[in-house]
Amino acid sequence: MAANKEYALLCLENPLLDIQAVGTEELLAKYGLKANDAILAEPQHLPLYEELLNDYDAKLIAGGAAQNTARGAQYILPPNSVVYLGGVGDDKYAAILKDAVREVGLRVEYRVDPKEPTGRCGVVITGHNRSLCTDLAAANHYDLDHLKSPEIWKLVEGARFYYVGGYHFTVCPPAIQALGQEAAANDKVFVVNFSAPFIAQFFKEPLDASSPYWDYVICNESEAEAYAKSHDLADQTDLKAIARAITDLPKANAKRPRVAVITNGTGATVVATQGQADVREFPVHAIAADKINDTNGAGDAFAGGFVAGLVQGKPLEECVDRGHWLARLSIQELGPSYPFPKQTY
Ligand code: 26A
Repeated sequence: MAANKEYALLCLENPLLDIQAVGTEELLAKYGLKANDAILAEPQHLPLYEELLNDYDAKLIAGGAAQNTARGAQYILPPNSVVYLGGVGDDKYAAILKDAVREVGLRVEYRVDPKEPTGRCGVVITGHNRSLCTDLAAANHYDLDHLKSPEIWKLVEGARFYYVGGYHFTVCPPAIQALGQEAAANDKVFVVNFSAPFIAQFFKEPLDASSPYWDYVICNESEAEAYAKSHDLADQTDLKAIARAITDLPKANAKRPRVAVITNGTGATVVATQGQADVREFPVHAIAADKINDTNGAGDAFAGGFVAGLVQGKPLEECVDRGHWLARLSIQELGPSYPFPKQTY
């Protein structure tokens, strides 16, 4: 079933330009980066961007985790289904982002900061790992005023699904709370992605403040484990137990049982639904290793396919299957991208 209304899905987070290159162990070591991680850049990381561009033949690719998800959902859904909010600068990096979103027909409503540049993410690829190092810049200046401005709030009111990238907990928790409250008060669907282990570790307070609003939680295995650890859960490695603990947290809107979805690389995706004894597992679509370009954005693509399924009103297993399908397509492209000409699910 197609979405019955324009911009049924509204997404919020940090628009970034990815500066992506195949790197080396030495490069990771020089900047103190782990092979598979996501961090906020500190002053000592800032030369990484120039180094990637000058010495590693880096490519500029549209990124920002939830923007990748929003592009992915719009890739699947009928025209004018998805709108994305976040903060950018008034510069050529923002122009590259606008080209990429135009390609899939994603509507963006950016808060444009006249003084700050568009945020950048250095992406160092080593094998099937990716290390992300982000300088948020203008994305860090997103604010509640933008969300509550009449033309944007009209889009919020018109949407039936909200998707918040967890990286936004570092930026503007009040905007996340406003969307959560709007969802709970009107029986709309609120989806959150945990995004990176450091969110559960270092942004626990704003993350937990939003938990009563979570209808769907999407995360990967390392984010689930970071959540379990920071919340002292009894079982900190069993993904099924962690998914169950998340679904059992208190909930503002009792009309919708909470669903926790934990992806696990090439392992099966774990799905728990509040009130259902069984925690289910869904195997991923296998792919030959030599067909993988890189895994940057694989999790975002999964989320894009999954939420597209939600907007289409599909059963849970079909939402997961759309997620696996879109992730499989994305890892065959350079960075968090989708193939053109368009493939249909
Ligand atoms: C606040 N941080 C650290 C971030 C990000 C981020 N998106 C939003 N906020 N750090 C990395 N990313 C994006 O994650 C995608 C891969 O999942 C990168 O831009 C990359 O496209």
